[in-house]
Amino acid sequence: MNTRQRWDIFCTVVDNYGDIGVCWRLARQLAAEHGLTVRLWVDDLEGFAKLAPQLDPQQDQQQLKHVEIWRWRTPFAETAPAEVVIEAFACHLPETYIATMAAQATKPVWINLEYLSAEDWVEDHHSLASPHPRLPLTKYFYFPGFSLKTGGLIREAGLITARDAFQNNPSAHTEWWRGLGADPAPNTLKVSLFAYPTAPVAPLLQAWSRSTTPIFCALPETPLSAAIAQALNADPIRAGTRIVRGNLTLAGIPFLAQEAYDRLLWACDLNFVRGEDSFVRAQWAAKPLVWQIYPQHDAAHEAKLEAFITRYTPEGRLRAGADELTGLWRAWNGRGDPADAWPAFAAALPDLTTHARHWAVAQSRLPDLAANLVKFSQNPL
Ligand code: TRH
Repeated sequence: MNTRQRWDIFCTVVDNYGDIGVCWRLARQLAAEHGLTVRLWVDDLEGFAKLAPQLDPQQDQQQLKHVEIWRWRTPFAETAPAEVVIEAFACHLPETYIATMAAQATKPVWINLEYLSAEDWVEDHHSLASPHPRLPLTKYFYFPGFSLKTGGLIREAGLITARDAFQNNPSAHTEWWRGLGADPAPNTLKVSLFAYPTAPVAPLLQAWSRSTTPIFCALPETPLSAAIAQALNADPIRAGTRIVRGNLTLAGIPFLAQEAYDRLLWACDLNFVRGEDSFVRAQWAAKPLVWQIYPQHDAAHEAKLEAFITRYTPEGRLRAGADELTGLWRAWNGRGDPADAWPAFAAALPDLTTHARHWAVAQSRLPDLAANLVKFSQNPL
């Protein structure tokens, strides 16, 4: 009998959407493309439902997109462990579950999925084993990344084809914007804006209002909306709100379901993204991006930011635009003034657009994270 291999993915929502954003994509892909039986254990279904509106946060257990979604309760109810167990972002598996793993005749493959970083040390630490101090179990540290020596990035099988079909179809664009209740005028620079509320929005918005090219900014509803309303001295911004300041039109749109958010990134000429998952999806959109990195207390994020800039703008491959990108990215992350950096960045957009496509093509030639994980789980040593 050919039984489907079982995988358990454990995820805590923390304070943002990135952890569940990554786990939800991975779970769907493992089930859809690798024929696995996937249980996704999540501690906060309300937060999860923002990205997946079909989810019913009241249910302790449900099936969505071929994934079994379970509420992760404390204390954790006893359950037979899966053959492969993903502990996402060191979220700490329940002790009782670990004990059951240790009691299995064939021990599950236990993988800690780490955060994404372009830093060089990641390649040396990727897939390292850590034996449990007391139990006959080994945990492996698995790093996503941008090179063959890492676990790669999440990339679904049909992603690039679907993106190209959308981006090459002007009427799909028009329809998409209409569906959102937005109608960017032709020849405007279409920008999506997703950032932490700490982002230096006021100077950027000023620069946009003075822009020679008209700018249409789509703003999904998040806590950033309040910071923007304050910076523009405007009423609260909601889906449907429209604000015009000089050459800037700002359109409030709803917080979108994850697949719809991908489309927003495909439809825009430039995407401001943050954290991990939107950052990767903006790369797959093959459009220029501005990244606000998730801030860490020990300022570890600064090295991470620089490491990605270095990897993304290698000398020789991005002849024009590297300095302009670096200037705005640093300013957007607290080192400099985005208003000063914007005009040069805007002028470099044609070069950055070409580069974004080259980057996406190069990355899409690497094996994807789900495929790498499946391969690794078959032979971790
Ligand atoms: O929400 P984030 O800031 O997540 C962060 C980071 O992942 C960080 O590394 C982690 O430590 C911290 O959470 C706890 O940003 P990120 O990673 O881009 O995740 C946002 C998710 O929300 C992503 O899956 C895209 C999704 N999204 C939508 O589905 N609809 C939307 O309208 C928007 C704006 C986002």
